[in-house]
Amino acid sequence: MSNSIQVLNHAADNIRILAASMVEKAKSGHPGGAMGGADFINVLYSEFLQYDPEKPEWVGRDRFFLDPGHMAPMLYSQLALIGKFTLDELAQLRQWGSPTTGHPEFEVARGIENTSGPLGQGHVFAIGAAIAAKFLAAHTGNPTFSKETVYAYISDGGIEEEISQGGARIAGILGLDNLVMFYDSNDIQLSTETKEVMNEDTAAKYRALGWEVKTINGNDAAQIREAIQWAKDVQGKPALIIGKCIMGKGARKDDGSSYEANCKTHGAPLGGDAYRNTIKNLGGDPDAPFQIFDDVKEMYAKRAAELKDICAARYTEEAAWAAANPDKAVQQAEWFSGAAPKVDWSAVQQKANDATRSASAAVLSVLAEQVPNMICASADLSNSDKTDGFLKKTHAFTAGDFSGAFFQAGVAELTMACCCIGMALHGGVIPACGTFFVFSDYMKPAVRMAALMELPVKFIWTHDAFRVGEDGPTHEPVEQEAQIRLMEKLQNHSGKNSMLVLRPADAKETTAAWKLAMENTTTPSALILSRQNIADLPEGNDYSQAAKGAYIVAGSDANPDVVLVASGSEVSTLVAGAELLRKDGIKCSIVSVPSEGLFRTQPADYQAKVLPAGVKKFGLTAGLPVNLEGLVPRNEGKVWGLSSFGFSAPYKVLDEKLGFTAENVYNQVKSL
Ligand SMILES: Cc1ncc(C[n+]2csc(CCOP(=O)(O)OP(=O)(O)O)c2C)c(N)n1
Ligand SMILES: [Mg+2]
Repeated sequence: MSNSIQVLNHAADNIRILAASMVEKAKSGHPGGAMGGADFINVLYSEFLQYDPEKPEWVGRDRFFLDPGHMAPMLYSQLALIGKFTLDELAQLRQWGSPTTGHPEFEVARGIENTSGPLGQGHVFAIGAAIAAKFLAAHTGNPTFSKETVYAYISDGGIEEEISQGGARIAGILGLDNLVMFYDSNDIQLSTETKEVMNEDTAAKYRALGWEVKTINGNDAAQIREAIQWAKDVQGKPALIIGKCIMGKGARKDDGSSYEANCKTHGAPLGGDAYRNTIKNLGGDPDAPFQIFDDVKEMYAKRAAELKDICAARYTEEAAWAAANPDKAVQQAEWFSGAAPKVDWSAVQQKANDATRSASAAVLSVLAEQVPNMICASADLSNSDKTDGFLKKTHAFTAGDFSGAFFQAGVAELTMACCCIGMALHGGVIPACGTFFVFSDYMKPAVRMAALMELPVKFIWTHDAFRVGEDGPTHEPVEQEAQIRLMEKLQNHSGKNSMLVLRPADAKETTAAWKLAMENTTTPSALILSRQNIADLPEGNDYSQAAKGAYIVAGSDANPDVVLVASGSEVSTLVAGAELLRKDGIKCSIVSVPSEGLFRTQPADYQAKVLPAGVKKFGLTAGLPVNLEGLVPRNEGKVWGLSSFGFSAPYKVLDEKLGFTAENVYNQVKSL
């Protein structure tokens, strides 16, 4: 296992040469950090990381999560040494259609466990993955998950990002001793030296949060090897290795002097003679830099052979577990297939005229019983966002005990979201997380990453409108629905809406919405739910039609004079308004639109049936009018929404003051 230090250094220089050359050829990218981190990643991959070269999706593999995505050239070069990228692909960094994208993009087959770029998120994905591994160890009994180590690589930027506080707190309190984090502490960042913006004692900070910490020379292979082994051996706590690395290690300027520890190498090619001098200094050929040295090839061939033996032993162990636990083995395979879980939806009992957050609790209570690989989280609001429907059927994770299925994230919405994303990246589990809708603002950067990576995380957002009332405008979402629905308009790289956003109109439509969310295995889903009670839609409503994104509610009139359109609790206000309009002989069709994005994927004739052209329309939304303007053309009617922040008052007063009443629906429609 132990390679000679000389060959390890040669391999790290090989990575430096490749990384600098990729950036030089692309005329764009980040060489400095990649060159400094090369020694760590090389020791990790050549001596520690356990994976199956033949079977990248092996569920028991160690996982490496990169936080600073700008160090992509380091990762790609390392992955080229283990055959996941060709040298030609390295030479195509940042070009159209090339797999060597500007920042790494999630692709297990290539050895990339996460998309990275927004600093801070990547290492918290690792923390989520470590939680998933602990959960799977406890819930399957498969010994392979207890042997799995999750490695995170973080840099100065990630340490400075606020999310690192949340991640460190969670990893500390949950005692994630399957997590090893390497901090590439090179004292340099994009535009300044790190000391100009940070003078914390990072080691003391992480120790205070419950980690074991060791500081080493991050460019010394022997120290790295010893530190990784130390970190793997730590029991009951996560481990942090602070590696003092040299930015641009080995870099030379055009005059041959040192170009190390220089901000300029962070995000630009070394350039011209500086580049040539650097490659020569590292023992490469500036005219043919895309090469793997023979001794490096040999070292990685030897590692591949070792991995064969390591995997064979692990597979034997897994097979023995599977033979002794055949049902569990079948179940584990299902969990990792990513298929939607089988749920008996008839088990969900909804109360009449309930708040949709409570209706969601009724669903979660059934899911907790029927979906044994679901993990539900809340950011300290479980009794308000009603994820306690799930919690009541299980218990929360604690250090050393992952037999429950609830993740108490504390007040840290972005951390919670990133942990859930990490769980989804790990695979085998179905994560969901809840908080107030107004605080989705704190989660948006993670939601975007979930959407980009096409991960089926479920976001539960309650207290969906100004009807939060007494808490005042800080707690009343107005523009949030418009913001999050933009993700329904944004396509992912598979050509689908990047997210499914559902705002159900009553308790039973909430069950239907949850069904859609659970069956959506290819993108994130969101449920936007009310705090207040909502009158049920008319008797006989066919809730299965929610699957079309918009549908005509039961009791609607044929050949209507006006089509009334809304989502969520506003639908019931339209139903009440329609009663008044009918007294004047006005025929009304009422359309519930839990998801405009989903509706826009329906056949044109269905869309035209629900929203017939030329018929007057009226939309009602507790959010910005733009929520419905795509459904209510200006020349056919109008949308009544909210165009300002909300106000502090009991919600029924707000309904009156802001015009969310049956009477105002009547008046507005009469004035069309
Ligand atoms: C959330 C976020 N903010 C800003 C950036 C832009 N950015 C990319 S790298 C970087 C500085 C990184 O410094 P460090 O993490 O120390 O990396 P090094 O310079 O050592 O390679 C910044 C600000 C980003 N990628 N993500
Ligand atoms: Mg740095």
